Amino acid sequence: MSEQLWASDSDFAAALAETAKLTDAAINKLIPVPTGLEARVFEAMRYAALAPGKRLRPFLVLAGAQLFSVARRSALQVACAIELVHAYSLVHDDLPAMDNSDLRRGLPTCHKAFDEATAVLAGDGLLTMAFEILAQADTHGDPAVRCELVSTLALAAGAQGMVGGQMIDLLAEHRPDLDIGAITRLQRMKTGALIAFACEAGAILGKAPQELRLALRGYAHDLGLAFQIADDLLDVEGTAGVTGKPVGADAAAGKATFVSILGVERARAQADLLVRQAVAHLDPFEARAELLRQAARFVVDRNA
Ligand code: GRG
Repeated sequence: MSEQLWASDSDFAAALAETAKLTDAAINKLIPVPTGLEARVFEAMRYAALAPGKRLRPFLVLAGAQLFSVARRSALQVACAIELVHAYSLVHDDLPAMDNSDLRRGLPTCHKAFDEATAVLAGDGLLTMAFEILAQADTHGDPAVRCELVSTLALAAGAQGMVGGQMIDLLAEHRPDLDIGAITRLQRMKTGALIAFACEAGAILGKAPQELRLALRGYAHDLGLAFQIADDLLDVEGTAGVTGKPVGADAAAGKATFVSILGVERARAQADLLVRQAVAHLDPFEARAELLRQAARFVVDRNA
């Protein structure tokens, strides 16, 4: 970034904590509560977006942007946009029509804290606001870059990406026969596409050469799958007190997951292999990508 946010030998945990502070302060400003009756939907949006999550996707945006000396303000705009899309997906995923979950990030889910209709609207408001933020002049001086951010995030979040993956995931509850190829495709769409956008956004903002963009795409691909395997392992081995969400849901629903197909040991070995592959994609960035290397390790070692 024009002012470097982190030195290349920085500690990942500290950088993630700083990302959370920066992102939350920016989201706090981006979602003000108006005085009219519509205030309720803004309150629900703030409740969902500012609940204590890890802010991993914003971190990936900021760390990726730093590789291309992108201005901090631009990177932070994109970091907020992706976190709002992520927050929307969690609000809608928790609804009774989908996962029917009462607990998220250690708090009552949005529809429990408010009501179902408000939670649907809060998700809609968060998703729409993400694109409003990307279109703002603050995001990048070049309108072509802003357009590319909008269309790339739309593809990642829409029916060819996260929404399509969620559709397959809902159907997968009744398809315990799905094989590893089908589960991999589902997860690449459901969680991988948004993580890939987070990893590539810095390259878009920095108008990076294609080969460096492809290196980040390779990193993102392996990171996204490793992230999902870790999530499946947490569903089997974690506790709600630590993860902040109910566990055991996949097995209870009879869902095919990486862990149900591979078993715990092979799933963990696969996640470790994916992390090594992800890290290898970062070679062209040499020491400058050290934080992204640490992030890959964190993704499989996390307990929440
Ligand atoms: C409703 C369109 C729509 C999509 C929902 C992402 C998603 C699709 C559902 C979330 C369900 C889930 C638990 C997926 C596993 C991977 C995942 C996205 C975990 C949550 O992300 P973290 O761990 O959460 O980054 P925090 O709370 O730390 O931000």
